Amino acid sequence: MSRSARPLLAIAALLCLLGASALTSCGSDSDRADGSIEVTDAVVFVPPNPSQAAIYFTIENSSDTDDALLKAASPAAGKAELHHSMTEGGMASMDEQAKVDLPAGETVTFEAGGLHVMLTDLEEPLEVGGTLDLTLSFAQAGDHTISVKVVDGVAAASEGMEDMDYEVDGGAHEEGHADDS
Ligand SMILES: [Cu+2]
Repeated sequence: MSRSARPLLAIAALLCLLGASALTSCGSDSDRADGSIEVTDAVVFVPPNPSQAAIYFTIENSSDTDDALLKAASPAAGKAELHHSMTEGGMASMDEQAKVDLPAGETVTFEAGGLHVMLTDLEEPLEVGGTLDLTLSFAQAGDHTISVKVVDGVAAASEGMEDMDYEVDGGAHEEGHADDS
């Protein structure tokens, strides 16, 4: 154990404490146990395909040790995978990543068109305004469970979805028995 608190970390911790009463984004619980990894701005967009969704966030490794994100898991989904999207010649594809490197002192952003956590086999449809828990496992920092906000991103991009209220009646009228004899 060398110096326990480097000045920058101490300042960050102080700012976090000062802001903690007004803001809830400081990860003031066990997230700070080792003071090295912070995950912020976690969102999941309500997906067009209700059984899978992509989660985006920002990971800051403020330690002086390289770390790596090894896996993700959520009680909201059967599976959570680390993916990287890419577009080549107009073709979009996704590769599963065995891990995502988090170099010391760097910030890695998971965003649309790039890295994301892909949830599949969602237990139930996501609702805008809700949250889901996501546990991220790091090689050095261990497990961090974060709260992911469910936001509406797709509906804004694709208009003309209003006529999807087919669960009102389903068109399955059963009252027309054809036995009026
Ligand atoms: Cu994906």
